Amino acid sequence: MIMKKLYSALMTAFNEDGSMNDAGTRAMVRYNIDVNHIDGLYIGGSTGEAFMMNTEERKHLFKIAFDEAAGQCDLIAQVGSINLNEAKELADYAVNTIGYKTISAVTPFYYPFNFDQIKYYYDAILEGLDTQLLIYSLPALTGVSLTAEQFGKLFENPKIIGIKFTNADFLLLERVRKAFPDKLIYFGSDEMLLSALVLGVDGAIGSTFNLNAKRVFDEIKAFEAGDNAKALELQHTTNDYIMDVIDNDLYPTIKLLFHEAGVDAGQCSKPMNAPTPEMKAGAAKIYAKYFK
Ligand code: NGF
Repeated sequence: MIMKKLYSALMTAFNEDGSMNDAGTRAMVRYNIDVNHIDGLYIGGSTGEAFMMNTEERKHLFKIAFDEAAGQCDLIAQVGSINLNEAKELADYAVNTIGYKTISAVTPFYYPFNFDQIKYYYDAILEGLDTQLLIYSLPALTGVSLTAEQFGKLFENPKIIGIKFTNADFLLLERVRKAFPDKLIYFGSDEMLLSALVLGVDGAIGSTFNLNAKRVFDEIKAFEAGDNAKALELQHTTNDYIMDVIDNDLYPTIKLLFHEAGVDAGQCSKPMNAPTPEMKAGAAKIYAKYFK
């Protein structure tokens, strides 16, 4: 039994007309539980295309994922939004209506909020809620970089239990790890997981685990057994896989790979690309190369 936890960032299946494809989303939840034996799912994050969904769609996603998972793995609902009222409404819905035990929220983005405003946002989301929250830190897409001291100020709210750390700043990761040994850190750059394991993260949350979880569990096992050569070899193969997926268009290709695995995962919402014959052929090749 390995100590680190692996969470897939759940994808949301859409139909060609942009409506939600519940059967597809449920099938991806099932695949993660039944085939990947995943520790948990991160729902409504970047990979879930949540920032292109309206409030009702985001609530619906929380509902069907919770229903399908039926207590068989951990679940984290990502409620963050540029609209604080929406974030609060989603948090209240996830916790009080559905029953999620853990939520997460991306740092508020687009406008250059100062740190006091960011702290206000997190405290406001959590006010009155009996829950725990992971900060979702993703500077490359949000433009928001928090320092170790600022993470510490956010942790003054005892409901904030850790960070989903999607960032290649390994000095910051090391500083945060050392300063807050009791907080959870889930790493979010799948390509750099091995380096993050060395720095003591508690696990990982990522898009590419949806298909590649077995290889990553093996890598973590090798790392925990002290077999760094094997762990590195597995990370090399994982990164060959990730580079191929990114070259073929990340999110649409993960859905096509699900299709190759016998799961009808629908497609992405616009303006993300609909699958072309070339992308489908590319995904078939990737599947044959890494998963057969
Ligand atoms: O997709 C992104 C954008 N990052 C994910 C992950 O950190 C996001 C990562 O798995 C996530 O989990 C979520 O919010 O849904 C990458 O897709 C992967 O490392 C390939 O680059 O940064």
